[in-house]
Amino acid sequence: MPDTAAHVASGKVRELYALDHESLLLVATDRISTFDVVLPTVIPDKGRVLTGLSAFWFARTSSICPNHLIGLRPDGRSTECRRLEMLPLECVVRGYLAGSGWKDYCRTSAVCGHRLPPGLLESSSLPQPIFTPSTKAASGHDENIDRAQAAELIGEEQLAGVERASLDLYGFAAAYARERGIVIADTKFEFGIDGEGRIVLADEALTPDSSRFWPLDEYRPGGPQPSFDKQFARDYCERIGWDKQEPGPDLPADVVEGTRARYVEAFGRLTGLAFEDYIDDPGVVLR
Ligand code: Q0Z
Repeated sequence: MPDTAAHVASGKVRELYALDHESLLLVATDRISTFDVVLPTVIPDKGRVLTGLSAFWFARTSSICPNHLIGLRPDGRSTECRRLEMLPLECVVRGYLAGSGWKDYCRTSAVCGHRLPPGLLESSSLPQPIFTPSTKAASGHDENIDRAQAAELIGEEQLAGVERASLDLYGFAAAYARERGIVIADTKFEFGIDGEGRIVLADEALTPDSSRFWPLDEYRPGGPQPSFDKQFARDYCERIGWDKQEPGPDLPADVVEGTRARYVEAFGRLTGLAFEDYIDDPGVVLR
């Protein structure tokens, strides 16, 4: 924990601190959530993996869209970032039909106003990636909205900007990850506006917590796909018959170790770096 910074906000698995008027510290903890519940057991290094991955993508996508990254702390889990005026919109891009997208398609043949061809299966790839914005509903759950509703929230011009940036970022990252054996089925970006009125990518980006990562070698459309990172934990929770209400179960050591190994595996595949080298010097992901 930083010693001088004021606490600003808590997420399920992250903490946000103020450094000064212009900057914030985003700290990724080792907490894990599954079925929307934070489990009592931590996954060692999970926060470092997610921080390193996010910074890796920021460094590689800054020509597509500027981002909030200032630098990484030596702990590898803390990101110093520019303080922005955040847009009240979750910018989701879907390349595959999963989760609420699959549910909406089954009911309406459309997702957030995008009409889709008939005959798609659960987890099918889409003819092209679609931008499906959502908002934080009062329930705490995200609520899919169409383009008109999104425009009411942030205006047509800003909407066109974040849509273009989201599709371009996803297109780059999904192609990159697929070559390394990871399907990024969908992802959620958060953008803010800087002092000059520019759209800036913020928060975490293209991590397994903000995206669905699937192992490419097990990809079989026609049903749900295993999660690259959380499948061991989910399987354990199902096996013991947990009712998915608070509190979640403790995870046994082998499930913790298997889950940690999957996070480290994703880090290695995507960055091409040994995770130990990141621990030694987080700056390696930025070069
Ligand atoms: C991100 C969140 C977390 C709780 C605010 N660069 C930025 N400028 C202004 N605000 C934010 C950012 Cl990243 C910002 N969140 C999400 C993160 C804990 C909530 F770690 N909220």
